Amino acid sequence: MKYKLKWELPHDAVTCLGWLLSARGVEDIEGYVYPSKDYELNPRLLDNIDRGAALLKKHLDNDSNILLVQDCDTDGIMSSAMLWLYIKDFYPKAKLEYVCHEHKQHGLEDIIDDIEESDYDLIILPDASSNDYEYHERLYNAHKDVLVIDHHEAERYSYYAVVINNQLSKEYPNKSFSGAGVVYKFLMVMDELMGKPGHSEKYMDLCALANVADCMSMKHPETRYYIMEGLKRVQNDGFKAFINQQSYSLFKETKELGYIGVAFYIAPLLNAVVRVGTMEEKRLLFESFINPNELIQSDKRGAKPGDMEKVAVEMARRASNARNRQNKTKERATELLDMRVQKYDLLDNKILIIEVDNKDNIPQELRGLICAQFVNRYHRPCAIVARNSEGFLRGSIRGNDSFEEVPDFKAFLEGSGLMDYVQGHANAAGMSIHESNLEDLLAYANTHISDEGLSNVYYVDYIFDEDEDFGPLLLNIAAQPNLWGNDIEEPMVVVERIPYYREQLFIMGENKDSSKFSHNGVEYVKFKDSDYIQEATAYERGYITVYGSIKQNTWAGRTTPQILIQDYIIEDATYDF
Ligand SMILES: [Mn+2]
Repeated sequence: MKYKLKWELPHDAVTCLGWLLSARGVEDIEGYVYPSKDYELNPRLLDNIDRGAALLKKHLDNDSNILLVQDCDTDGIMSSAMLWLYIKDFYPKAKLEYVCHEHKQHGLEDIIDDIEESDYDLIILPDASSNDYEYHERLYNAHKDVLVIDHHEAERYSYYAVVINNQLSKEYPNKSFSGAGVVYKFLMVMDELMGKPGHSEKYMDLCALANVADCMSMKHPETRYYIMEGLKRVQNDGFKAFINQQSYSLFKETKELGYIGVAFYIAPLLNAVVRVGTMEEKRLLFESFINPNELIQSDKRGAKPGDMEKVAVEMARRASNARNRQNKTKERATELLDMRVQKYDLLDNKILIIEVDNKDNIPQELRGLICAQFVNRYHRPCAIVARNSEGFLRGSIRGNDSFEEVPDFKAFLEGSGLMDYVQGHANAAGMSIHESNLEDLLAYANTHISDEGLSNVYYVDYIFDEDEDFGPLLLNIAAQPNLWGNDIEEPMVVVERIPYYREQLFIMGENKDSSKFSHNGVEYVKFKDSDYIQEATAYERGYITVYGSIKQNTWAGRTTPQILIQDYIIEDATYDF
């Protein structure tokens, strides 16, 4: 186990949270810790927002035919649901329809021909389409208005659509804001046109869900405010049905619905439907949020024809099944590819490149997830690629920023000069390479990464001496579990060479595979790891260096700081004490 300090922070219990947050790039600490309405930005900082709102209002007043194109991920579903519900609040008879994509596609590409010939007067594209320049022009020529409400980066504004986009809006400082977030701002302006200030707040719950599911950073206090506040006031019955479906996992340790709960237990269900759901299930997923209480035939085991269930309840259950289905497909695919890794000795290389073809029947949507599994299993960067007719190998890459010599797999590949392209994030991206360059790339990796270079280095916030009094600091961190989320990582610590006796180790749990010991008022806990217990009890006395996260335990009115051990080194000290 190797570890390094990420930064030098003072070991001070009073100021530690401020230091930890500012080290993570939070500029407005006050606004982060105490999210409030004061951090809501003026929606008019978004370009074109008045034009967009006026355009929608005009079409609603004219009783136009309006089409909502629902983007195929959770953010897209929430963005469309918010607009749909809002419009129906004021215009229950609006001629509003929606369309979902067949596959994981975005924008207009797959549906442009149908829409061009349709009789819709207004096409609304939430969470997509900012850069569909030529399709916008085609629709303009077909006398249709196009309204884009989006958060994806684009080169410029379209000439043939009204585009509201926080990335393109120079005056709008919140760039880590999902499509549903921009829709929320749009609805705030609609409130004024409808003469109903504050009406849009009804939809803050869906805005929160979307921002969590879309992995938006909470660095900007506006995003954080909508997430924290929106999850406090869930009103949508579809959202409630998903919370109910997952209530056991959600409320095992806490009474409140928070960021982590949504990220771990709700978003994955929605994402599973998006990835492996049938077309019908995708449609019903959207219905769950816009018509949650509509009754449909239940397909629960043992249900008879005529047994009806509310669509949201039915769909929350099916989403949980979709998640299981997705996990099974993932397991089968991992097994299949693992055989390929062994057969072709792919582990002889420092980076793992696995080729798949159509016969393997591995859904495109799961390849990134499977790739991430291989990174963990074989402890090296991985790519899963398919060969196209022009001889390019294209697919997903995944890495791990704790690999000492390859903390950024994307940059590593780009540095080889052999790639056709690599697009995305440092350790989660898409790539393309011509087959004629593959051997050279492997050779490049094998020479540029040493045998040691793939060993894990844990980058931590604090390294403590065992005899330092860091308990109060741990307690202050543990008291604020809701400060951490995507991009604002949970603090991690190392405590060096804690002396212990074998007898100190307290074994717990049904299977006697969890354990804890105390030292200087801090509890060191390890769950479900019998290897650890075996190693830790191998010597009568030992030193243990632990790497872990911070929790607290309240028992009989006393709160004790805990370190949840994630990795460790044990040394024999039998003859040392
Ligand atoms: Mn999005």
